[in-house]
Amino acid sequence: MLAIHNHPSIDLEHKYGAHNYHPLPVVIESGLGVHVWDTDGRKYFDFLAAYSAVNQGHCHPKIINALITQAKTLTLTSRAFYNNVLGEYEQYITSYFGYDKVLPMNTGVEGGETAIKLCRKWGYEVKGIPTNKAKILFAEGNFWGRTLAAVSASTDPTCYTNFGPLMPGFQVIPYNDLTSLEQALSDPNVAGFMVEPIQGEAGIVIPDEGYLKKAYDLCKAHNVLFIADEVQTGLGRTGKLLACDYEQVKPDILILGKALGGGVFPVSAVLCNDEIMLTIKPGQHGSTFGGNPLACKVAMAALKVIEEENLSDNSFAMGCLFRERLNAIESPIIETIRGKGLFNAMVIKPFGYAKTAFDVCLALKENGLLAKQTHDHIIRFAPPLTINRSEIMEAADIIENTILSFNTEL
Ligand code: IF1
Repeated sequence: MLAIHNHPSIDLEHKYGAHNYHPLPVVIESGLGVHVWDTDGRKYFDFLAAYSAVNQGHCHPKIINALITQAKTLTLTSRAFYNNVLGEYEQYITSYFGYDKVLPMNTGVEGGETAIKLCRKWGYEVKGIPTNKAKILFAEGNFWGRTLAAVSASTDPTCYTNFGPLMPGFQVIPYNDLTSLEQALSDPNVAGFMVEPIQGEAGIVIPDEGYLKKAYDLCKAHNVLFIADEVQTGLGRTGKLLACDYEQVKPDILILGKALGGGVFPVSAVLCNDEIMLTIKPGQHGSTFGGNPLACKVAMAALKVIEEENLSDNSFAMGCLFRERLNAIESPIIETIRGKGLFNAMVIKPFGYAKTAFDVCLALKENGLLAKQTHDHIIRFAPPLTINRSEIMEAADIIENTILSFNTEL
């Protein structure tokens, strides 16, 4: 494919990099708070926040300082030896979320893999499921990463086509459907149900009020682990510290990632209590970088910022304001606005000459706001949770003016 580019960075990526993404044509050079700047010095609102990995804002000084200080002292020991930081971090994060223990990993998908291994181990060694018969339930539309296990649970052909053979023992049920869940739970070999409290990649899909709590209760009634993938919804994104907090659900296994690293370092974590965590014995799971001192210091700083700056409450308040503004836009392009906290989506109708959400994102970019579509017709709006009132109003103005600039005459 002849790629016509107008920027050396884009040309280099096209020539020397895998073509596993189709980015918006913008080349970012710096970032601070809710803004990023391109190589021409143009300023944008970042309304993707690296898919919720930059909840604390770009280059947060306290997180950067934690990174620099530790980077000058000790970065990596591996788990072959102890160090003076991991234990402090483990105590901090388990107390922060209220679990006995944490298993530290790096990426969100490693968190998902770890949760599934813990669940299967618990299934065999505690619940008594016959060896290799354990089943894990997932919801249609789930997305938890790109490993072969993750794509084995996927219902999106883009994610799994020609990556087979896929992982056995995974069963997919409809999201937000308690009847299907109860039916699936009747199988005594089910060990766990792994679910996003709000589905991100599917397009910010919010289940009915009460779904999470009833799903959790059904799992408990069938001695099945409720595993919450809060990699994207966690850490203040939806207006609570965890999306599960809206229904006072305490997952048996909690998976965190993305903003746990404050947008500066890959950090993920799996939290659960001893009955589950201690099924994994020395040498049965691990990772070269998992729990490294640099990640631990960054993660503690990232969590402290969320608490000290009340980012969950700010996410809730700014999210209400943002949806109020978007719902007031009068345009035939907009099908619906949905979201919780600063985890929002605009669903657009195909309009004019086959314009798509990508076209709207291109126009938003020209007007100073970066956002990314998921699927063809959904635009995700998810800025850093540090955004203030005047910034959210200015961003809403940009979105409103952009939407109203489209000629919707068919
Ligand atoms: C890509 C999507 C978002 C996640 C949830 C686990 C992971 C993710 C709920 C894995 C990762 C990222 C992956 C990135 C784009 C982005 C994404 F569009 F792909 F689906 F956010 F919605 N659980 N999501 O959303 O975490 O291993 O990436 O650290 O792969 O393109 P990871």
